[in-house]
Parts: sequence; structure tokens; C-alpha cells
Amino acid sequence: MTYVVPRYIINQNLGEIMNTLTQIGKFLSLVLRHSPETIGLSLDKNGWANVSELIAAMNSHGMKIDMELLETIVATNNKKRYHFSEDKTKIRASQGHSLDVDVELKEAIPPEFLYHGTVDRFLGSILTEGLQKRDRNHVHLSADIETAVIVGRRRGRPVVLRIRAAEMNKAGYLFYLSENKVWLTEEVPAKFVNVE
Ligand code: HQG
Repeated sequence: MTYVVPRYIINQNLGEIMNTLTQIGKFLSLVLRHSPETIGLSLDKNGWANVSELIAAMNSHGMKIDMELLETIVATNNKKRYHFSEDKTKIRASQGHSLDVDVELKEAIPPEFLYHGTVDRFLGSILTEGLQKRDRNHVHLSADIETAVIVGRRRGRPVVLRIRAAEMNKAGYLFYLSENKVWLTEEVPAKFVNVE
């Protein structure tokens, strides 16, 4: 698959282009998940931002972007964090919000085990009170151990927890699978958590 790299960044080398895309991607994460007001934007109740308003607001806050570049970032984002509405007039983050928005998550039946990456210093508390969503709207889980290792490594030496997800689901806890295939749930009681 080929992606369009807009003319005004084409004179950068590949490393610089990737940095530009990553930086703008991180900024989008801030705006679409946590604080749209940073650039005077607002999201609707389902977490959508109007694409024209987003592009205008980013440009007026010093972040040069157009539709071409936005489409490239959405398509190349390593975790596919953002998606457009069908007509491409709206954009939202698929998960990871701290804002109170309803991104219309689809309920799903989880596999036997799901995994969560964390660090040693949180372990005592997690094994006592379970996994809590903290500042986000859900606890984030993955279907594979590798992803959990990467998530945990953001904070130090990773510790992977194995969640008995199917058993939890049978006990009445709901699970959701986001557009970008992140497993989400409201909380994980300690009794369903094992250190991998
Ligand atoms: C910990 C990134 C003590 C939990 C990642 C985690 C992920 C507890 C932290 C996504 C606890 C919350 C989400 C308890 C949970 N006691 N600590 N009872 N319960 N914790 O960032 O899962 O790049 O909100 O272990 O890759 O780390 O942004 O959640 O360490 O997919 O797309 O509290 O964010 O994705 O931290 O990360 P977070 P997370 P993006």
C-alpha cells in the first residue's frame, strides 16, 4: 500500500518524515482523547471532532496539517488509534480516552486469557484491589503477551498479568473490543488476576 506524503514535508528525509508523523500523531492523541480545549476544539458526545474544524484549529495553533497529511497519519499510525467517519467529515480516537465520551464500543466475548502490562511497584495494590481504570474510561488489555510487555515497558521493567477473562465474562463482567482491537473492561477484580 502506498501513502501520500504531502509536498511540504517531502523535502525532509525519511527519519524526519516519520518524526513529524509521530509528533502530530501524539498531539492528535492529546486532543482527541484528553483535552480538545487545548486548541479550542470540542468533541461531540460520541468523541467525534469535525475534521475541518480540527485541521483549522491545529493550523491556528502552529501545527501545519491538511487533509492529505491527516489521512496519512490515520493510515500509518502504529496502533491505528484514530478513525474517520464513513464520509470522512469526522474523526475520533478508537479508545484510550480520559474524556467522558461514548465511542460506541462493541461488546465482545473475550478469549480465555487477556493480558495487562504493568510494573512491579503497582503489583501489591493491583493484587489487593484489582485493576482499576485510573484516569481512563476503561482498563486496557491485550490478546497477546507481547503487547502487554510493550505497554508495561512504558513505566519500567514490565510485569505481565494474565487475566482469566472468559471466567470473568461468565461471572457477568462485560468486555469490549475497540476498532483497533484493544480489549477493554470497567475493572478486573483481583481474584481474576495472575502474574504471568
Ligand atoms: C495501573 C497506551 C495500582 C496500570 C498503552 C497502569 C495502552 C494500578 C496504570 C494504553 C491499579 C494506568 C493504556 C491498581 C491499574 N493499583 N496501579 N489497583 N490498577 N493500575 O496509561 O494500561 O499509546 O491508564 O497497571 O500502550 O498502562 O496511549 O493504562 O500501569 O494500550 O495508545 O495504572 O495506553 O496506549 O495507566 O495503558 P494507563 P495502561 P496509547
